[in-house]
Amino acid sequence: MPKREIEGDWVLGWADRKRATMMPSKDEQGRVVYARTPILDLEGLITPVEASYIVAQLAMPEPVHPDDWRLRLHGRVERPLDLDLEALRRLPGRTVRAVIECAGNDSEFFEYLKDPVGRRKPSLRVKQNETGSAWAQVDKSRPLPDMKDVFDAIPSSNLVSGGEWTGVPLRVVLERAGVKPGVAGVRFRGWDQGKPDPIAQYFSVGRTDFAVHDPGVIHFEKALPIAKAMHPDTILAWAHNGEWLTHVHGAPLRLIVPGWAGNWWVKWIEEIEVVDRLPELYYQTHYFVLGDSPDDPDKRMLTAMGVKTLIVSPRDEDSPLPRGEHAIRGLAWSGEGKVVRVEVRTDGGSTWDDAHVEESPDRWLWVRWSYLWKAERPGDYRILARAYDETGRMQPQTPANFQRKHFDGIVPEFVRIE
Ligand SMILES: Nc1nc2c(c(=O)[nH]1)N[C@H]1C(S)=C(S)[C@@H](COP(=O)(O)O)O[C@H]1N2
Ligand SMILES: [Mo]
Repeated sequence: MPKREIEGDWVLGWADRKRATMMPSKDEQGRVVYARTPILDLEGLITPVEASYIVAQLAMPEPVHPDDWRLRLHGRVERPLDLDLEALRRLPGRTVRAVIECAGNDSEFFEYLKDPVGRRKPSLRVKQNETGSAWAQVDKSRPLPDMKDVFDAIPSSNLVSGGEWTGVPLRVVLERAGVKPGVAGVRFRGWDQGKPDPIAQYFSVGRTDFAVHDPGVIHFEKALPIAKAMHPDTILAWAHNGEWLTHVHGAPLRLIVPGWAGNWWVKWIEEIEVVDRLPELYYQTHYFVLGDSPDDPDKRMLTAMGVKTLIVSPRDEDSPLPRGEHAIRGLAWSGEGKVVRVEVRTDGGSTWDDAHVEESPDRWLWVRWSYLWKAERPGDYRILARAYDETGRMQPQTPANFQRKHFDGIVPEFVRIE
């Protein structure tokens, strides 16, 4: 493997390695609205807060001081609640380590896999001078920017991070309120507001020749089905990686929905309502849906993620490599629990070998895996990896879908051995 540079500050007398940093995109007011995790520069399982990806669908809201914040819980409950952060922190808590992945992460790879040899591969290398990487930066005063610029400008990879989230199970709070029988779910409202940008839909679908539903100015809202809401690992979190949650990630309180895509993890929560039936919500009924086309009358909400692995090393751009032993390394995760097995194929034939999967107590976090590859003969190799989860699901699980969500395909790495 190529030697990574050692540079930067001297820490305790030792040359510190390069820190993993992001180049966040900002809106006209200078607020950070988008950032991608430098996944190839990280070791271990927990992504530092400063390197955790950021997505805001509507306008980035003003921060609210925790002292000025309250949570209102109402709807189909015996006792509506009005809680401050201290009241939440007095309840029996829970810490969950979990991967958060944007539903649109790696969407361009759907097209790439149709012709991996002929097409340009989307890169997972986050560049230091990355600009223009979000539609938030596109001039909104124009009715519709040149979509070619948009399609070219927005990489949708690297929208995945691993984190440790501390809070209280949603279930504990719901039980205090006393949920009435027969409810369908729980609606969450963030205090961020705005008009959903149709460009997000156009970009997701990859074309502009269809009508996008216009709900007007709305809050970011989701309605979580009751079974997932009652899962003990679904928590209301105020801390991230051992520190208070930061504003861009939803402070003072956000929802953690392990296994389900990022859009379920509602940030900046101000209101929770227990509902009899799941309401029509833009980000549940019109966007983040599964279907064949924009006109599919049968669009369904997307829930658990598939099963996925990422080869972090070697990547295409590491070629050529010398003959000899190389560790093929990667990360694997699943929306339905623990990854129990990863297989690697290097021979171009049909043999899949077991990789070493690191033991982990955390079923919702990704696992590290590695495979010792004895590359004795010069030539061009195609390296594949696939994962299995504890429910027996094998990668890939998610078929091509018109909004290009939940990509979990097997992406080959092409490596030349000299
Ligand atoms: N209130 C609110 N919550 C939100 C969003 C939002 O725009 N508003 N974006 C969602 C989406 S699409 C994703 S992928 C995650 C991103 O969380 P992060 O910015 O902490 O990585 O937050 C989700 N929660
Ligand atoms: Mo997302």
